[in-house]
Amino acid sequence: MTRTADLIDGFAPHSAGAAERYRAAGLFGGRPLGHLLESAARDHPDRPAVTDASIDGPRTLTYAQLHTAVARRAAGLAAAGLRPGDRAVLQLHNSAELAITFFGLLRAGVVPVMTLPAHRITEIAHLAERSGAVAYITEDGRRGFDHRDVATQLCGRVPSIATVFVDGEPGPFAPLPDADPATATLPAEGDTNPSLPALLLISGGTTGLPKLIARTHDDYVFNARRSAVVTGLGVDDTYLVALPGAHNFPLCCPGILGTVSVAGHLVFTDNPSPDHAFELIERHRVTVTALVPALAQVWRAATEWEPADLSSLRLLQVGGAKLGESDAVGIDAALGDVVQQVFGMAEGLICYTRLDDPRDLVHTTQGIPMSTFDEIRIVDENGEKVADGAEGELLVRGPYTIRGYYRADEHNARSFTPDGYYRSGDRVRRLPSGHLAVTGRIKDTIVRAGENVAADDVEEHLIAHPAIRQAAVIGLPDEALGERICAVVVVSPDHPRDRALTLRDARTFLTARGLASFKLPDTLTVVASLPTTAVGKIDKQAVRARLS
Ligand code: OOB
Repeated sequence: MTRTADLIDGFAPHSAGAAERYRAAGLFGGRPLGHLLESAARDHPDRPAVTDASIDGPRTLTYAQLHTAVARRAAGLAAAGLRPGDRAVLQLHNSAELAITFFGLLRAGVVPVMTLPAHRITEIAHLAERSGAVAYITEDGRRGFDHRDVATQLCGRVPSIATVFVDGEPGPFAPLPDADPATATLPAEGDTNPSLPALLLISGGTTGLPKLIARTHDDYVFNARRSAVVTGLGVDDTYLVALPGAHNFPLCCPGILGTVSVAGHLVFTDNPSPDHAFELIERHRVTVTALVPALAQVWRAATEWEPADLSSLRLLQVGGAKLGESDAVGIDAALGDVVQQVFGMAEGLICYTRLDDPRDLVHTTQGIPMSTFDEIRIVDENGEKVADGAEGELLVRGPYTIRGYYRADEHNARSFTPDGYYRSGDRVRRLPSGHLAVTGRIKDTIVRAGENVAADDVEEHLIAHPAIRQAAVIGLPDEALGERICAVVVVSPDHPRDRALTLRDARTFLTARGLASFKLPDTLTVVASLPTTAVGKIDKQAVRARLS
């Protein structure tokens, strides 16, 4: 089998008709994803492209320098035997090397599998095996965990892995490869079929092993460019890559690729804590960044004690999990109306609140789909459309939403409708303005004494309590009630230590907010921190495991 035939084995493309419609409408431009960098380097060679503020830094590369480094990396990968259509598992912290290697893989026609630094052997082995990867690109132990140990185990478990490249001290493996581009045969631009996968993203779910999501050149270029338009991104913007850059949000919404599409400046940090990040914002006059809600809350709290000039920041994108209204209001108050809510998924659909939306819509909704070609259906448990404004499961189909997971027939039968809509599992409501409000996950419902209680609903009310910083609400089996409602919370650092937060406090507070009595928690557990997923969302599966 040729490498391309192998790559498309298990890939679910758009129907020919749909693809043609997106091309005819000018959404699909027919260019390889790596072309975004080619044009930025051609039109703006001397503009700053990448500043590395990780432990490797500091250094800044212009677009011309980045372009050269990428060509050398691509030649190195080719010299090491990687060929167009091959897959390579990429796992690097936010750094210039992540950008160089990512674009180097694209330049060599190799499809990166975008894993996160927090992934470990279980996920890496699964993703390597499913994707049929021939290489694993990772790093040494400088950041506290030695990924070379994962590499050793991976080589023993997944026979397709022929090469391991290590950023830093390679040990028994190879260093990140570089070679003279004149010595390599790299694919020409016209050799790339833009409707084939350019990269493989990882699904964000917290149940089971992650699934692979093949995003094509055409769809991902559209994702980057359209996101740049919606966020008003231009050549003068500086984007701080604070979340792990392999995740769809900081990678392409507009993130790394959207910023490159307008030849803006990227600042990479492997430490998103406010003391470090605030200094970077001040020093580099950062204008845009993206955070998950938990981190955004930490940043907001830190504005009270970290002295820093954050006035350059015009847009703080918050997404990945539900941002409570009171938190949105608080962040806006602390940083000056900078919040943009982003509701998206690696599978495709991205919704943004718009820059000119009234602030109350920004605070209470998760935005509007970024393209008018996004087809949204909100359905009840029987798959029937709900009435306008009613809650239901969000189904979506569109130019940049996948038609099926990569090599996962068993999931596809469940996760996609026969007419190609992705079942997001998210419970949403559509406002007359078209904005979507995410009200929870369809499966994240607790059935207590016969009443359905949405966990997110209770969580949102809990975090409005001044003493509560984070909350996770789960249902545990209960003989009398069927399920009882268990609240697990992290208290604010400024809450007096000698005054413990009690279940009674929480219930009194929720009752005063008008919450129905059957939704009140039956137990309250105060913890120092909540477990998180690889990108920093609260991991409710893990909370449940800890509690039960
Ligand atoms: C982003 O992508 P994933 O693939 O890690 O996770 C997607 C899921 C969504 O289905 C939804 O359940 C949840 O994460 N989610 C949100 C949300 N944004 C994502 N739930 C409530 N409010 C939000 N604003 O998380 C992602 C990808 C691109 C951009 C932004 C987020």
